[in-house]
Amino acid sequence: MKFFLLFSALGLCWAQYAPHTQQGRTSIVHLFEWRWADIAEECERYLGPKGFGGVQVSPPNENVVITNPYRPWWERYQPVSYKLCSRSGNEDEFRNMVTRCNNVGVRIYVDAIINHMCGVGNAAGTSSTCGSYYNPHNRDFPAVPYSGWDFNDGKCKTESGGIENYVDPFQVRDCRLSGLLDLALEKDYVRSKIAEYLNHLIAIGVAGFRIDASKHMWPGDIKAVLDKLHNLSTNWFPEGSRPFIYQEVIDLGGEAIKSSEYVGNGRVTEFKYGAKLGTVIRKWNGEKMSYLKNWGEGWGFMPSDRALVFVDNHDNQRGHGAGGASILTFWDARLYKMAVGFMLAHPYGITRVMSSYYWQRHFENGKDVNDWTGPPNNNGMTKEITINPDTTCGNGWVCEHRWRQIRNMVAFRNVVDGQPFSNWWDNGSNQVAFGRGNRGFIVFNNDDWSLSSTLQTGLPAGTYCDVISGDKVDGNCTGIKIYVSGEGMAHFSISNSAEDPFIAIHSESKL
Ligand code: AAO
Repeated sequence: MKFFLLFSALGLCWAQYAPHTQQGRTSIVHLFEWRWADIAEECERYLGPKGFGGVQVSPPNENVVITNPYRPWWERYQPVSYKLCSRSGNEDEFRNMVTRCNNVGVRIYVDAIINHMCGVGNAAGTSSTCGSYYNPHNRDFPAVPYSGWDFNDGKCKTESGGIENYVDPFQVRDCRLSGLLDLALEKDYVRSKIAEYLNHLIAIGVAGFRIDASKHMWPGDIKAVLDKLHNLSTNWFPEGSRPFIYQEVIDLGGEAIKSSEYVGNGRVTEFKYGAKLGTVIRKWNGEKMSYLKNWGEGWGFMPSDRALVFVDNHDNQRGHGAGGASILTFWDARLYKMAVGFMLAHPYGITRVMSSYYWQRHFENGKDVNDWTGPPNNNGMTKEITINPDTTCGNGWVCEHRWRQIRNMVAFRNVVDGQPFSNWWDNGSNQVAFGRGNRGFIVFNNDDWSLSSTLQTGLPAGTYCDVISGDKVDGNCTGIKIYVSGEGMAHFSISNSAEDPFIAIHSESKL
């Protein structure tokens, strides 16, 4: 029995399902398109001190340089080689970032593009981020090297060579996604080349991987690659730690491929989460926040301990990928903050916060024709992140993770980690509240009228600072104060026209 307990405890902290964040840190932030030098600074000056668990970074390997349109963000999803050489920086800068982030307790997760190389339609040449030659027409990628033998051309049965129908699992796995040359992951040579790339990153000190386009690879092929991976670096991780794995599988139902096929390999992105939460908070299709009482598995999501969740991602915040119009983003800031607040307070899944940049949205026939726009740049060189006096970001970077409401809810999640979902209350409409054991409590008013209620918080008596309207600073609250009685009861009033119609308190916001 003792052995069994020991084994299951070790299993929990070692397996590919654990993000290997430092004790007391729970969330990942996706610093989309940031330079390595800026991420290193951000770990030290902000993410470490504020309790962020880790960073998902943009693909670090060499990719095609696309000039029409001019340097779109999506060029980074078209690999040319596995050299660490991209718009975000070179290998030295990458190493420096990983070391500095790990040293302040912030982990790095790499967006790994292993399903394919670049688009078949690119011209041969050296238009790549490190100048490596490639020839998509001949399937020649000498900097890896890959050749015609290493792609699925013979295996795909569609006329176009591309995925034509998502109801056929063979097409989805063996044909090209958007014309991207599909690697033959059944081959040990290809598996070994990919594993070599990922092991290089592990040796540098990364803690895990987002496996891009996992739906387009057979689960068994992904497993064969993962089985070749080394344990994490003992410079920062306990001996025997396996890399954290989260696979990008879009399963909104109605297709052949199910996310459940991938949970044996690691965690899986739960795309239903953001799509449904957006629908509820927008009050579309008759949805109400009171229906969130059984949020999680109760809504048909995968098991919590296998899920990676987010309100929006780099694709669906600009109409790529899936999720549709319900997805909330920084463009709808008021509703977005509520959605992110709900996600971070709720125990389901491992949470990922999005951090974006602005672009000039321009809709024609309902489609944003500028959805390709790359990060803020000067002639293609990504601009640095500047910090304004009020701690927000400049130079065109949104930095949602620095918004007080979001940053403080990341801290809330750390404070309530491991506590049960408790003390649910709702008004049958869009006013809801819930707690996390005796450590935290949150109240939302998404109705068109005011909320005024006395609720059981589960918290010890005392005065608490609301961390949405302000902070606890020098033993005082800069925002709203909440008084919890000896019985755990507190009165809340939230106007429907409040800047942020929600209130959150926790053990560490107590005066
Ligand atoms: C670019 C150009 C292309 C060009 C290509 C090659 O835009 O015109 O052909 O280069 O030259 C990103 C961009 C792409 C870009 C690519 C390479 O988004 O525009 O192509 O880089 O530069 C599918 C995949 C999913 C993928 C998503 C975008 O399953 O893996 O498409 N996401 C990842 C990355 C993403 C990246 C890639 C993969 C490629 O996050 O940034 O692409 O590395 C259905 C399917 C989904 C499918 C979507 C979109 O979704 O279920 O699996 O995602 O369609 O094709 C309802 C349904 C929902 C459905 C949705 C849309 O909501 O419920 O299931 O409708 O129909």
